[in-house]
Amino acid sequence: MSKVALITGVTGQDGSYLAEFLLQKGYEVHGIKRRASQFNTQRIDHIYEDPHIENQRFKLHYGDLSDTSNLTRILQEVRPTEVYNLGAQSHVAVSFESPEYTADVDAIGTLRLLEAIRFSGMEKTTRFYQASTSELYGLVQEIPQKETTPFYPRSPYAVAKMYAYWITVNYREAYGMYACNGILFNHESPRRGETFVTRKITRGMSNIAVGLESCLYMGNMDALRDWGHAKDYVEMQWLMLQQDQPEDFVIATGVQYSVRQFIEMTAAELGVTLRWEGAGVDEKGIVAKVEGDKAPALKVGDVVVQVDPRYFRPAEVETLLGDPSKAKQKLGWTPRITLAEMVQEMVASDLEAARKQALLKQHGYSVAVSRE
Ligand code: NDP
Ligand code: GDR
Repeated sequence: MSKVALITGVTGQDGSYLAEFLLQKGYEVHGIKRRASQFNTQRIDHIYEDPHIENQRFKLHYGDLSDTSNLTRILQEVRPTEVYNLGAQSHVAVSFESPEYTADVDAIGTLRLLEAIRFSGMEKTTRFYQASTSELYGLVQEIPQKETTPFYPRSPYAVAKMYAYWITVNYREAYGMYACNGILFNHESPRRGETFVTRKITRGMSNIAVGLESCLYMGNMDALRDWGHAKDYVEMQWLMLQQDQPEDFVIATGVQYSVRQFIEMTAAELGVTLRWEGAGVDEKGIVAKVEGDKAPALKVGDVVVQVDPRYFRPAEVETLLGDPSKAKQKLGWTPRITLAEMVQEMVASDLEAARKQALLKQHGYSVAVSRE
């Protein structure tokens, strides 16, 4: 039987890598995209297929996780063998601003999708992947965190994802569905949304290096994260649906770095050495100055990083470190891309974009450098 996948969140970072991966595996891939006032398919434009061609293998459908009838209709039309629920309001800080919307999409959206599968009589034939998260561990109860570590969510996002985690387990137990949670730790790439910390850093520092911006304003730089590469992680999402029995898995690298270290790695990649100054409980006084550099737009002593308390969160997740032993043993998980290689790839991509923008500016065109 031919394999047919349906991906919610196909326009996002993971959705784009997963769609590429499944197309390479010979799948027919369907993705749900949201209606937006401007094109929002930049991450998947390179795999777009004209609907007028024959044997189209990559198809997009308008839809939204807040819309039950829409999800049911798409499921009945596509009849997927595998569903990957990657769609979400995925920004932790934004979830404090929009808690109700986040709950509707991330928690109830997952229920809507599971119900649509069941309502369509596909619960025994369709396998389901839920994008669960290390944010479930929040205020960590054990170091490192594994599948059995108790949850303690610290944001409306994490609380919504906790509902989604348990409703996935519940549908597996209640209806015998092949449904799994991938408890994925942070994973990044050049396609990462611009307001997540790694991309904010590689993009911001690249802009600074070519003179488009002067300073990067940061929140809690002592936060510790276990960062992997999205390209490696989507393969694990697929592998979780290829097992004999559905199970939940932690996917992580098992190595932890601070946000400050990520800034230093990025600066080093750009040929800039930083000197940190200042201290204080709230970190407001901390700045990074250029000590030595090869970037033409900078000079020694320039302040390029500064703390702005607006980026502190009402409740923070200070430290996350995953134990991927179960995935190693049962899925053969070994991450291929190291953090250093990822930083290199992200900086190369953002520096190229910054140079293009700088060239436009030099020729009198206005360029917008939005920062958040
Ligand atoms: P992104 O934010 O890059 O992508 C999220 C996707 O969800 C986008 O395609 C977005 O559409 C879509 N979306 C948002 N709201 C809705 C909605 N109401 N209905 C349908 N689709 C919607 O996230 P990632 O690719 O990084 O992450 C994928 C999933 O994995 C998310 O569920 C995230 O919470 C989870 N996760 C991510 C981790 C990470 O480190 N990246 C780690 C652990 C879990 P649009 O493009 O239009 O905004
Ligand atoms: P996170 O990712 O909250 O872990 O959620 P993010 O990159 O936003 O933050 C990581 C850590 O960096 C600190 N930080 C800042 N974060 C942002 N965004 N902007 C800043 O200026 C800044 N300064 C410091 C944060 O406080 C935090 O401690 C991501 C998302 O992809 C979720 O969807 C996913 O579930 C988890 O990873 C695993």
